[in-house]
Amino acid sequence: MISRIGLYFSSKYSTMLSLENAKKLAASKAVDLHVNCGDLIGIGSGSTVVYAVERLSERVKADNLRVKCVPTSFQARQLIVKHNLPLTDLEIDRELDVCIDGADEVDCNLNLIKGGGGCLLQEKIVASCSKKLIIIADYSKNSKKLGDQYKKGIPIEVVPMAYAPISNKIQKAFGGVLDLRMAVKKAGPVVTDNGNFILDWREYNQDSDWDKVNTTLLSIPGVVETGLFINMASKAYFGMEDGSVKIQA
Ligand code: ABF
Repeated sequence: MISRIGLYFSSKYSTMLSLENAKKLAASKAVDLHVNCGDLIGIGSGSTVVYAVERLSERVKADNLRVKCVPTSFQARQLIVKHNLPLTDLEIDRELDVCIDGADEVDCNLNLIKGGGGCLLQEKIVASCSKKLIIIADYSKNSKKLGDQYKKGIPIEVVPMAYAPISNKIQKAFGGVLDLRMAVKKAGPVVTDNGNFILDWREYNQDSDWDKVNTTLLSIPGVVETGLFINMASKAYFGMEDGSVKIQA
């Protein structure tokens, strides 16, 4: 069972840290503590993961670390290639040692909202094939209850032709508001790496039993995956404003 304690490591920083530096701090700490020579690593998506891959690449060069990486998105694949890290996939390597990924929000039980950047299906698959899922984030992602911090809604990946009835069904079952995610300048719906659409579910009941909600959502035909990652993360590392790293486990 996952315990719910937060530990703090202090660091050399004394001034208030920017969000970018907080991301970098969390990412470096997680890579240093969780990646070992020979590991098969799931590489998450988003801006915080960029710092994790940079740190990984530094360690590969400096310590002669040998690792192989499985991407969770097109963006992650490009990042791995850019840094000349060895690529693999789930067909070749079916069980990974660790998956390092970002999140849009992490609650006090280590439940997550993910998919704000459009990646969630492959992230959940790769995380499910990893012995541990390590989350890296800046301090703004840490909350008591899901929905306290991330206001854009819970992302739900759906088959395009079914997005309208799915919206109705979710609204009927749980209330709230569902928006079809649109590309910039409303040029059309956002299309995921898997050719699907995303519904962002806002104004839901924050006191929900998220495990049940997730199971119900997944039972609706046409729902491919949800951005609710319940009981999946082993630990979260938050870069804090004061330059410390908070570890939630
Ligand atoms: C992806 O990146 C998504 O699941 C999540 O929405 C997002 C977090 O991004 P960032 O690190 O840029 O805040 O992993």
